[in-house]
Amino acid sequence: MRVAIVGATGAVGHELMKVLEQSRLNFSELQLYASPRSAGITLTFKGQQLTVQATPDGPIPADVILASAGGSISQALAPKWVEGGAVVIDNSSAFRYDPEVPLVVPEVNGEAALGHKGIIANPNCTTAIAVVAVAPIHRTYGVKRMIVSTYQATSGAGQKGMDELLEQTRVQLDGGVAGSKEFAHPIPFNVIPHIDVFQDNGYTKEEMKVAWETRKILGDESLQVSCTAVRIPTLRTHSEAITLDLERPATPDQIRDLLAGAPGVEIRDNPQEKLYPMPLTASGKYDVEVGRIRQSLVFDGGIDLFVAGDQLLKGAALNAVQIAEYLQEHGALN
Ligand code: A2P
Ligand code: 11C
Repeated sequence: MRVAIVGATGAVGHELMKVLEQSRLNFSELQLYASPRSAGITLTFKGQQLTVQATPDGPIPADVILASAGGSISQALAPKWVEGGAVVIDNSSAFRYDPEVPLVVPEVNGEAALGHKGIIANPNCTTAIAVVAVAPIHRTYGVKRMIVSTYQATSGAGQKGMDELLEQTRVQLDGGVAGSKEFAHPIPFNVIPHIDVFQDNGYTKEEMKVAWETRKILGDESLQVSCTAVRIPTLRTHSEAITLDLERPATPDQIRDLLAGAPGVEIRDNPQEKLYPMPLTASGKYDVEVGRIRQSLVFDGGIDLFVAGDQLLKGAALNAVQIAEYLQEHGALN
């Protein structure tokens, strides 16, 4: 089984290599691709130096392609990779809303991956992190309405986003005026309620992705979702405050018990001990931290909670590798 990463030199590509090093995925070969700028550089995988190749404008000789080089590359090349016989697990938003393309978080709807026609979409990071906690609640108590406010790390804008946070923070600490290329405004010491482009309805595309993708992954088009997506000056974990209006009332203890047994969740919920989800503790972790579980003061029997999940891991690289593992374990890969 041959695996290829397209976008290997990027922030998600880097994490894909680390996750693959520890993965139970059984494969014999790893190929690395990026832009022509990176052709010839070497990256270390399991102690071996692998050479990055320029992404060809045609098929790639691999069985599974983990694509993380942006939407336009995936849009243009994924169909050619599929024609060449590969299964494509795509981290971009290019195919997520195509009814023919499954949108998969393995803990939630892994079986959807088995119906793929060549491309499987990896969700938006904010959505992936939220549904790990919300799906078990939806299955047991029925979520009618979901209100999300996000605190998103600069890693969502790739390596350049994280570099900009560090560089511009130094500029500002040195008495200069921080600038911005990757974000709508300077990010140091700021919060920016603007991720991706504004839509006609006043929401950003990032906010609408949370609504569209949560419904598709949970398989429930009646679910009402509203999101406010905000960029904050952290490096790599997205945090989210989530309010749930439920069909059947739940207590915080019931939700805690339910989520304690849910795959991909780590309960971190002891306010007296100052224990709650935070980027400081969630970064580098596979599980999504869930805490601050409490009764909603607005919706009868509803629940408020707070989650923090590593954007580069469950929000991207880890979820993609877990999809490949799921396919292999279900006999759906060569
Ligand atoms: P490169 O490093 O050669 O530019 P990030 O999301 O962290 O910015 O990473 C983006 C990834 O996508 C990088 O690996 C980058 O490679 C890759 N990439 C960017 N443009 C192209 C392209 N035209 N063809 C293939 N890969 C690309
Ligand atoms: C961010 N969530 O934090 C975005 C990045 O749909 O895959 C991922 C965008 C996407 O900026």
